[in-house]
Amino acid sequence: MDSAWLNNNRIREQLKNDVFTLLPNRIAGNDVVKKQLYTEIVEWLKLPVTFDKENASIVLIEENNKYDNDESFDVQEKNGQIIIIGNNSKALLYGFYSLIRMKLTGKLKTGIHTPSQSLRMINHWDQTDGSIERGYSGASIFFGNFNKLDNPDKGNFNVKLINGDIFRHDTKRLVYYARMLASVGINSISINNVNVRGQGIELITNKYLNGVQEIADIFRKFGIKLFLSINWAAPKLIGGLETSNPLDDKVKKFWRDICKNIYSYIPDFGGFVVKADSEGEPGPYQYGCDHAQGANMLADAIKPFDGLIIWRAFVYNSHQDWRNRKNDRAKAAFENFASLDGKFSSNVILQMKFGPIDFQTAEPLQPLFGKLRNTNQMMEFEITAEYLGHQIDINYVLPQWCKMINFNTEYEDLPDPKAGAILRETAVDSNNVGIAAVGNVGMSEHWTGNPLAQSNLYGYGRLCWDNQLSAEEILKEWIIQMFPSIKKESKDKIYSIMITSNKTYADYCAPLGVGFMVVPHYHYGPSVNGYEYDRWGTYHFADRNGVGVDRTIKTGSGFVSMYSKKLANKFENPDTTPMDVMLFFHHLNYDFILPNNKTLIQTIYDLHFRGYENVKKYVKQWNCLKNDIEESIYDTVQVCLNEQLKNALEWRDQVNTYFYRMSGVKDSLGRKIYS
Ligand code: GCW
Repeated sequence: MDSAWLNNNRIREQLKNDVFTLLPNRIAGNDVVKKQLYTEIVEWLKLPVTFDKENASIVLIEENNKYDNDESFDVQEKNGQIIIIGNNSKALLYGFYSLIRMKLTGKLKTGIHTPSQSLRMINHWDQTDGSIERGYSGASIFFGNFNKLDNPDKGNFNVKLINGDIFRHDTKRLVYYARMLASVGINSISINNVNVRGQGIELITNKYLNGVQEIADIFRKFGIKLFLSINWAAPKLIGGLETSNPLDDKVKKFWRDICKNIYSYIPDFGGFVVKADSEGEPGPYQYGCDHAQGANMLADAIKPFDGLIIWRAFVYNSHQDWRNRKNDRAKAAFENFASLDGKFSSNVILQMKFGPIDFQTAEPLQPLFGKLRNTNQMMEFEITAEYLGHQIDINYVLPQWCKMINFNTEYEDLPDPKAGAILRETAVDSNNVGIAAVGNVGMSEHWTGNPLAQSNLYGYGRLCWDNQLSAEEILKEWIIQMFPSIKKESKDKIYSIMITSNKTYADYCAPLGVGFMVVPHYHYGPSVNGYEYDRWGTYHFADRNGVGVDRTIKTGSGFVSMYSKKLANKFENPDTTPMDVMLFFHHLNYDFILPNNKTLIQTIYDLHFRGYENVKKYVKQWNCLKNDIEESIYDTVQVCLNEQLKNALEWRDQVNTYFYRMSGVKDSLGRKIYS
């Protein structure tokens, strides 16, 4: 076990001739980040530090207030020395890890490096019994103090915690993890699931704050702030109150007291993440209050301590009626939040999933981005791959995320109408915006179920820091750092598998952005009609003539009208709708000619045959790497790939057969479709 792409032996080998110096030399008493920076050099990398600047090859200089952004670092090369300057030790820590990356990739990028987004966050959906909601990489690294024989890391949670202690206390692993996160610029984490139940509700109380503090103390050293998810009904559930009404004075006092107490343990506590009125969770609607009233009450309680309220916009009616086609889940966030623009306190952030529904393989951008003009916002991704292959199937997701961050909202009055820039442009306080994602690590041997899924964590951090990076660049960086000593052909093979993997996965899943068609609740593998008559608003409406969700203004749910005029015009018409979200916006007949000049039905068949063929190629390519890659990584990926092949086959055949039976149209290339 090490810090994944940051293997200290590999790095030491690269930097073995380097000597560091840190200026000024002294460490102010409470500067734990600077202490950690020393530790990283001297203990982790075992490299020399000198007090004599002339003898150093790498000079890290703290110069307070030199740069506008406290996290920026400036890389210069002078007389054979590399000099990194930043306002404080956190900036230097970022500079230090970047230098490692630059050394390993052989590309020194001089100049000032400034993050594109202020908040770069991981949300853990870890639970106090040690399990992880939508976790595919073993048990939680934070929670679950188990007997060694119980082996919850393999998914058995029917075990008793030792002495009722909910914390795992695996400090070594947490240090490894914090290092990985800091190395790609992550500066915030929330450690518990947004569905806050059982003991999770009490994490904010004396009962568990010592344990939370222990974790916060580790992450602080790496410049990472800790947040907790809370249960909106905590005043009732654990506070002995009869209500959780945000307008009630006792409720307000409850939250003020809670905040005061948390800050006595964790003086730089980040704040709360809140899922309210969503999928059965309690919220302010119960009391006739809107979400601004709810969020602002918490914001007032935490304001004296400079804390934040991260309020999720994933609010929808999860009791929908499939009979009513006007009732469109995609419209939910907009309907709940568009009218609240300008009403949230400056320390509230609205966290919105990148798309209007739910982390599907292809979705358009959530239309609130660009519509809101006076609200702090964060965009949310899901690294854990709930709908993207459960870390079994290879799925390097960066192409999708880059697309979302660069999604052009086509608002003509915005200086830069791309989603990533909008976060900054439309904020009330531009320090309080950014990107969050559901994390993907656990106790499994390689941190993630499929070792290649580490690339998504790495890439997520890199993209949050620099929104202009491409998925291709990021992947190349990751491969060099993960597999520095393998042959060039092997690196190229891994690259060619991974860079196409996101598209391949989308090819064999639900077609052209229609979404779902997954095994209900579990969300791996196909079940074409699994969610068709369910209550979750997840329908494809296939019949003998066609398939897709009509979200147009003219004949559909009207969701399209929620975008800027220009974008709405584009999505209103199938001829100008991008192929990957075609069936997200339109219900089309099987003989409809798509922009690729093929019929819809033929396109569905082609995509599914292609998806499976690609996975077959991946299996072959991976086999060639046998003697070049560390055995346990090679073997784990191979096991995953065999599973993926079965999965892709099942998707291919179920989807193709379903549409063949519906339409009666044969494949024009005569390939086998089961009847
Ligand atoms: O996609 C859904 C997941 C839930 C999750 C929810 C959310 C934590 O299936 O498991 O709950 O999203 O984002 O809140």
